[in-house]
Amino acid sequence: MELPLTNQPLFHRFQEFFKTLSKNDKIAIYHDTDPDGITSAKIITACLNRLNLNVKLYLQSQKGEIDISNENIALIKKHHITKLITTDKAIECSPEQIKKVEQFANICIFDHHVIENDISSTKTVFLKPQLLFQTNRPDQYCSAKFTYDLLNTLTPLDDLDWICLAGVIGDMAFPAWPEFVHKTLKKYKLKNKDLFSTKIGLLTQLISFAESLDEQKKCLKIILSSNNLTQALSLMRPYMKVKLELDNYTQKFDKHAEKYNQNNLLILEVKSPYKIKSLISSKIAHKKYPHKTIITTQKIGQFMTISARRNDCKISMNILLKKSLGNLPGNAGGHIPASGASVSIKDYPEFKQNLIKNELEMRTEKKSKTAS
Ligand SMILES: [Mn+2]
Repeated sequence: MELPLTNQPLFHRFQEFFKTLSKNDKIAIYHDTDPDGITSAKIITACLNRLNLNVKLYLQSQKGEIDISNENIALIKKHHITKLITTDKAIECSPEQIKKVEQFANICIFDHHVIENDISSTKTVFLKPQLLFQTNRPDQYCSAKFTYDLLNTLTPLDDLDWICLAGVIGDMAFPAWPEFVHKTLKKYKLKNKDLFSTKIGLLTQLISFAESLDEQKKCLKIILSSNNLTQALSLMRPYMKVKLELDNYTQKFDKHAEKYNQNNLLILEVKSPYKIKSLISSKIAHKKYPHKTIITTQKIGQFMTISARRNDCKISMNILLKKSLGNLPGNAGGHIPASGASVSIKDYPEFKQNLIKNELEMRTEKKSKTAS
C-alpha cells in the first residue's frame, strides 16, 4: 500500500471479510456507474474470481441515487444474497437502508466520499481512506485506487493497473499518485502529457460516454469481459459518438455560458439527447478555467440536474450546492472540486439565485480569512 495504515483493527476486519467468504456465499456488488465506480467494480470482481469466488448479482445506482434503494434491496433478497460489497457510493447517508440489508447479509463498503454517518457494525465493514490511512484528500484516494491497493494485499492484482488508472483519471485523482501514474504509463508505452488523451484516458472517457447514453449495464459487462486495454478500447469504440457532441459544447462554452459574480461564476444549460453536463463541466474546469466556478445544468424528466466544478478547490462545491439547496426538496453531494445536485424544474430558479449569492459570499469569506 502507498500510505501507512493508521487503523490496523479495521484493516484486519477488511481482510477477515474477504478471507472468510466461501463457495456457499452469494455475493452481490453495488456500484456507481461513473468510471471510478465501474473500474472499482471490475477490480473487486477480479479479486473475488482469483479467490475462486463468483459474483451472483451486480446492482447499479440510478442517476443521483446514493443509498441502497428499496428496489435494490428487493433484488438482494430475491437472489438470496449473503454478502453485499459496495463501491464508490456513500451508502451510509441512509443508515436505515443498511439496517434492512443487515437482516440477511453482511456488508463491506468501499468508498471515498465525505463520511455522512458511522454505520460500522458487527455486520458491516465500513471502509473509507480517511478511516484507514493518514490522508486529508480522501476524494483523491478514489475507489479504483482504494480497492486496488487494499485487495492487492489478498491476491496479486498488478495486471489491473490499466483499469485502476482509468478510474483514477475519471475522478481526477492523479495528482495524488505521481509514481503509480508514471509507472503505469511507462508500462503501456504511453506519453505523460494530458492524461485524458492517452489510451487509458480514452477508456475513461468511453465509460463516461456509455453512462451518458444510459448503457451502464452493458458497459460493465464489456469492462468485466475485457482482459486488456486494447480489447476494452475496441469493444467500447461505439460510444465514441458522444465525443462529437461533447466537443461541440465545450467549443461553444464561452459564447453560451451565463456569466455572474464578475465573471467568476459561469453557468451553462445543456440541451442534448445525451447526459453530458458533468463531462462538459469537468472538461471546462480541467482544461480552460481551473480558477472559476463552473456550473452546467441539464433537464432530466421533472428535474434540473446540476454539476459543479472548481479545480483550484478555493470553494467547496459540495458545500456550495448543499447550501444553495437549503430547504428545497432535492439532492446534493460529492467532493470539494466536483459535485452534483438535482432539484425540481420549478424550484430551480430559487436554487440558482441562492447559488449566485452563495458563490460570491463563500469566495469573499475565504479572501477576508486569508487576509486576516
Ligand atoms: Mn469516486
